[in-house]
Amino acid sequence: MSADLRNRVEQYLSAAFLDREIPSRLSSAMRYSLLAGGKRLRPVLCLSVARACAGERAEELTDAILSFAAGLEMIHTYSLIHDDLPAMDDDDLRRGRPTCHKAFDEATAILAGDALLTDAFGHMLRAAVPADRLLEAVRLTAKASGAQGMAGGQMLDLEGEGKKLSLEELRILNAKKTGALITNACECGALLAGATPQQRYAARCYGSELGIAFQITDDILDVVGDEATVGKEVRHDAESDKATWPSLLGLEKAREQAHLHCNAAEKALEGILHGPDADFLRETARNLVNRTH
Ligand code: GRG
Repeated sequence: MSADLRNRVEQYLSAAFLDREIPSRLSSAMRYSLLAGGKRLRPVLCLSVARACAGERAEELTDAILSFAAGLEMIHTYSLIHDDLPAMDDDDLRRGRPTCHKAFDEATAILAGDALLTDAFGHMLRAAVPADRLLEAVRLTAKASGAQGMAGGQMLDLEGEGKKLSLEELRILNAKKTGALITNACECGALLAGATPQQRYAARCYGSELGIAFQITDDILDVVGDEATVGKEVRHDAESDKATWPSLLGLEKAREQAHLHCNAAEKALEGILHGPDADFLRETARNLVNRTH
């Protein structure tokens, strides 16, 4: 199912930002980064959770909230463009090709990120679900992306460079920078589907455990991965003197932690979400520790 969901997200994104009213350099930069072949993890998680909660209404609901899920990918892509800027992580490679500011220029990359973030909310608001659910999902997404969430996490990340962070500080930083949007994708899937409070809570726990495991594996890939497979520069964390899971715990213990959090993610769904979409969510947690990009 996930391949099909990923294709549907891909199709939606391919049709976005072609409007003639958008200055062509801006739409080129937005589409350059958006259509560079990301895993589409956040929208696929959102759709899968929604489908798992929706039962017989799964197909109908997928169509109804595709624009919302695609909006999450736009926010994610904005964060990658801005994260790669010289003033932030200063990266030359992303998703296997030159970063947005390298392919265009810094000012264009900043604007492409700004426009993706802003337009994301317009796309999310197109979802055809009851207004109270949609407004709550948009509010949660703004919080997960903003000062209390991803942008706040990025601030902690920048401040942490060259400092010795404790494991608890690293956990908080990661929960905001990486975890907030992943957790939000899962919770919003449940919310938009009109799930029970138990299902929504399970989706949130699954997302937050998966988010930590995702960051740990990202840190591990920075140490053991190769640039061609990972699609971005590696050994970057050590160069920028960043606290990471392998730097604090060593590779083996970091791997153990990733396993523990993946198991906890699977467990969060136990007895609450059923069917093929829930199976896919469990598989995603199980396979995460072996990811190569
Ligand atoms: C600039 C506000 C702002 C935030 C930046 C996303 C982010 C915060 C930084 C990216 C740095 C990084 C490597 C984070 C680790 C986890 C992560 C978000 C990896 C990239 O996400 P994937 O693997 O990428 O889902 P694809 O390309 O598959 O979409």
